[in-house]
Amino acid sequence: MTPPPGIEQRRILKTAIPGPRSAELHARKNTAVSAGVSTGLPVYVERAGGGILVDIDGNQLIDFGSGIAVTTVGNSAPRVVERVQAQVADFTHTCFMITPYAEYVEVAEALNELTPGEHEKRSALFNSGAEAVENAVKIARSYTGRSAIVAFDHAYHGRTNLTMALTAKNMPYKHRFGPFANEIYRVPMAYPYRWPTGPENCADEAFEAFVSQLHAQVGEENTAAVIIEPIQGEGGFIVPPAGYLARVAEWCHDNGVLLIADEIQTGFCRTGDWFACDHEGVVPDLITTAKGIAGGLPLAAVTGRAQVMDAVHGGGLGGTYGGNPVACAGALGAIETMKAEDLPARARAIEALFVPRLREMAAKYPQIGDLRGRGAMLAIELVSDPEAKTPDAGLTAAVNRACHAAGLVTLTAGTYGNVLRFLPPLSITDELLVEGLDILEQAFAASV
Ligand code: PLZ
Repeated sequence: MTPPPGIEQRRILKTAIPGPRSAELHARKNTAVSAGVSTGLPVYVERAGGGILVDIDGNQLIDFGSGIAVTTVGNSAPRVVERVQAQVADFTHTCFMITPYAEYVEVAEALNELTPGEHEKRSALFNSGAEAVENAVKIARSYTGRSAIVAFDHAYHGRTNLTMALTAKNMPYKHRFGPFANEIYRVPMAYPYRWPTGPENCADEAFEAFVSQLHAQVGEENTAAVIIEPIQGEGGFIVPPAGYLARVAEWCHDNGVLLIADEIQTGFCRTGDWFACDHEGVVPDLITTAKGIAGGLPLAAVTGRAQVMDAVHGGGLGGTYGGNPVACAGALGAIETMKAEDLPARARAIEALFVPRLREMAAKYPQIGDLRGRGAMLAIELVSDPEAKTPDAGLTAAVNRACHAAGLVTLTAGTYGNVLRFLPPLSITDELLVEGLDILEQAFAASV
């Protein structure tokens, strides 16, 4: 796709990373901002667009992170900028629950059309992914009259109290923040690389464990919903075996349990389809979206079957800012961009460019235990011993640091902190992708 005007699509290093002005600002940050809010790469950004972040020292970094899968259409995508600027000038807020506006309705209509399934749908808009997940749980409980929610090992659903309970990983998300919301139950995730009896048994045995544990420990008739990320994000880009999601969906359907697909990280063209469920032909009852939805503006949604979404009493869902008009304008601009530029195809092209290079690296470095993901959501899992699959968080951090020093923004993930993940904006040029992969390769050579 065409990068926005104004930012040269080129990596430029003028200073060490971080540079002196970033270092100065970071010292101020440490005296002004809670220590609980940390930064992965303390380079302070001034402008961004296409595949480039420009920092306050004049360095231009290649972006393989998209602000954690948010700037899918790029930072400052022209259609987003135009619509947001016009909306800010018209009005910034009325509160949709008081005096509504068309943009909210238009975003809901777009979500109902684009999300998986041809059935009649409704949407409700919120501010963050965690808030969308909270509301999906409220809706599922209200519709079913049941309370238990089943989540998976390695899941990430947010940092609010209920979503912390749904999130699997203790550090840094849950540590010392309990007690957590109750009626949350956890079952094993179909994680092929780490399935105890081997990846070939993963689909059947994981499904069997899901069914039997849910039956024995929760009870089908007590279960309002099963919530799953079709490809787990923070947990390490874990892709369940083909067909696994469809079996879970079928089981949910047969047992009157709602299936909530958390597509907050996978949604909006990221994985090479509009939604990751599309790839598997799975139609969830409820779907949560955020991140990529609005080109960087804070917006989130729950979309689902009309009879489920409409079961909630009037006034039961809402919030002061939910579906803010400026954020909705951003979403309409982002969705327009995704359609006009066929961004699912762009994500598949990025996969085609990335995967052979990562495969070559995996053949050279036995520390790359697994290579996985889909579209522009790809990752490598690093281990110190390929036989024992011992997670190597140290090497992961070292490679990540070396990429940062060379002006490539990479992110880590994974329950064991040993996954390097790649989430480039779909507006990045092929040249920057290739250069980023060269840097990654050099970072590996320097770190192993
Ligand atoms: N569900 C699948 O990926 C957010 C979190 C980063 P919010 N993931 C990035 C961090 O350390 O806080 C996420 C997600 C999935 C829910 C969420 C939560 O979305 O917008 O961060 O609340």
